[in-house]
Amino acid sequence: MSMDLAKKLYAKMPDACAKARAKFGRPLTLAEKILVSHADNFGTQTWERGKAMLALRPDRVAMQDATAQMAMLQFMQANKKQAAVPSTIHCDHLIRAEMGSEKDLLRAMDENREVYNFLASAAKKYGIGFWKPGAGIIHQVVLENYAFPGSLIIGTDSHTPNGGGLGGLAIGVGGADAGEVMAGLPWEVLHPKLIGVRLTGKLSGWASAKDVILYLCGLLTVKGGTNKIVEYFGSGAETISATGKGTICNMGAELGATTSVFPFDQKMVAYMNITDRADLASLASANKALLVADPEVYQSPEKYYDQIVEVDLSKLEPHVVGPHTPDLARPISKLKAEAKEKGYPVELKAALIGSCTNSSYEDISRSAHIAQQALKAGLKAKASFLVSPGSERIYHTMKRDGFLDTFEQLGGTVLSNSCGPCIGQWKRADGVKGKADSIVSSFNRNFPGRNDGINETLSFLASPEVVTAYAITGDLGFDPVNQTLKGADGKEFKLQAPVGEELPSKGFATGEEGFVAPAENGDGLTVDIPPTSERLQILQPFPRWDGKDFEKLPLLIKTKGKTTTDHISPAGPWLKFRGHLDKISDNMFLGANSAFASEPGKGTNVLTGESNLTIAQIARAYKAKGIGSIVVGDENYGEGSSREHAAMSPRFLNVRVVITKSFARIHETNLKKQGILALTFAEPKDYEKIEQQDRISVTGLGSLAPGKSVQVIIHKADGQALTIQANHSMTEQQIAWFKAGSALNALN
Ligand code: MIC
Ligand code: SF4
Repeated sequence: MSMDLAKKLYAKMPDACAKARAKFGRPLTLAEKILVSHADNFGTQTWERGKAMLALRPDRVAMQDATAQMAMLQFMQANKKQAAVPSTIHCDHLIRAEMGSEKDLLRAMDENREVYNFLASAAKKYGIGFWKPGAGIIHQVVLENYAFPGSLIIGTDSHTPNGGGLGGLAIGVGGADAGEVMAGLPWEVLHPKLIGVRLTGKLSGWASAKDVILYLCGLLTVKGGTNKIVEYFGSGAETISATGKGTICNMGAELGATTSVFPFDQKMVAYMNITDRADLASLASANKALLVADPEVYQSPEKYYDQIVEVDLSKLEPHVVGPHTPDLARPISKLKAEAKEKGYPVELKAALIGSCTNSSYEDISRSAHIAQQALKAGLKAKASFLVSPGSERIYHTMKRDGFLDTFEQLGGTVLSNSCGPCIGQWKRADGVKGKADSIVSSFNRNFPGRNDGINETLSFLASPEVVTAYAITGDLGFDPVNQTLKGADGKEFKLQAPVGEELPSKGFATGEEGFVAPAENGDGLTVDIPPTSERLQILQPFPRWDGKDFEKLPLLIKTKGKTTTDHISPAGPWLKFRGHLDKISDNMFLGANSAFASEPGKGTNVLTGESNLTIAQIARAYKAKGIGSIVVGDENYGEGSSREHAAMSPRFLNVRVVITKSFARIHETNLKKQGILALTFAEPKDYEKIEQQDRISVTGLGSLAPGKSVQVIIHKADGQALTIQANHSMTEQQIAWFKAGSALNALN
């Protein structure tokens, strides 16, 4: 498995790094070492941060069930016998959380049978490892089994960077990227710029690894990491457990970062040892110099990173972020006053811990320590308290070491090893639509409607130990660090700061592993897609570009403010249609705020004047008439996840152009892959010029060229026409995708 990959990689790294040092004329950062060692062809590529497109050869591909469906459907169109690189599928997103682990899992197996059968049969045929439902959440399973120092892993999920906790570059991509890499093509990415984060000091008291990233989200914002790799270093880095590093890298996705990475150290050795990879740990130790930056970089980091951030872990306070965005951060001690000032409801209805980002042994043991103190004082959780373990390993170890009992005694419910409430697969027993209430979780996303499908819910994020303290008091105004609470006997007491163990002293317990290996030879095997399926639909290629400019396209929607992929293609109940493009497209833009409608997801058919329609209804009406349309977006459009449905549905419903103030990385690539013209306003304020009744033309498409802007003509209702400029970031190859109708068409 990883051992062979690591051996090969470490054998070629010295030479690759030497060539790069010679070419760049300077020492290398860790991220650079990994990038150059995975170059498709180092010598012929341009290496310019923020400008050049790199062609890389990832070591492996990981896919989760919600995105794997499209990734596999697209891969199948390439007609290959086998995946060209080691790949795995993980069934974690489609399990609904409601009744607790066992029942939820049984129901999921039943409800999602078709999808699981499809994925399992495709995995078996094409040489891909299959992790059954209940085995764990993709990123946790990848960290436990596949990530290794120096590796380059791509995953069809934006939180793939979790693998940076073990010193590799693990990067979230759309399904088309995964499909292509599995088909044997190199993977392309914009050469990221580098943010160096120097960590000094040591975490203590209530502060945890989660607080490092919550603090950075506040500092750098959701756009701060776009097309950048965050590389951590410094004495403080060595004090953080490998899983804590995973948490930090995982949630670096909320900065929009391409990925995040930590240099190899003893914490990684300890983690690999306890997860049955002692051989890998010693191999990495023997190659340590390759798996950290060159010494000169650590001596004068400002010379080698594009930006430097300093964090003194000793001074870091626990943080809480939210509501509605992960970059609205403050130390917990400031939250009470802010809640009062802004009118956030302080009664907490639910507190949720776990998920792919925060269910390590360390997280769980520290949270259990808080729960035990409450139990000792005769208290139970006031808020509904839910626990999502990240994997079978974690679950069984929690059970063996009594943590499950502790949480259950507190009144908590342990859910299956899956995403559940983190992705809106959560049936809230108490949810009252239309009434704003507050919830808190240790997850990483908190966009409106994200967890419970209720847009009004105010969702806050904090470390699992802080969330457990909140579960006990049910009060967002409570500051566990500085305040006391009342025990059952009426006496005041203070929660002691959490104490836990980084790794289980007895080792990890194992459950049913849940892994199914592929067939040695899949030639005679078939892929299971029932022709009448409501869940799966074979993809039809999108039409090629007809060679003409886009003339007077109606405006489908102009989104206002934050437009995440959750706004464009909501998850929750829609997840079940991830394999059926036609059906899922009815959710298109349901969560998006339009500049011209008072209700999210609604708009006007500008051809008939009919209003209050869903955006999908409008697009379908235009499509039926053979008319394309245009979408206009605000800043960081497509922030958040890797889900390519946010690009495929618009493409399917005939959106030809998306023009925004700026894009999030994965989404911009997804749009290009699907053959949509992704443009940005040369003058961001031109966004203001677009009105509902405008018809918009994009001209000069025949001479599209890298770096050359295009002309956009806004035809006003009164007959006036305004000409503005828009930029694109397409390479020659990406222009070919546009012309072919999609990247996949260009392949065939
Ligand atoms: C998410 O956290 O938003 C998801 C659900 O894991 C997505 C992928 C998806 O939409 O399937 C992601 O982060 O990429
Ligand atoms: Fe699953 Fe949530 Fe992690 Fe995404 S962020 S992989 S939905 S647990």
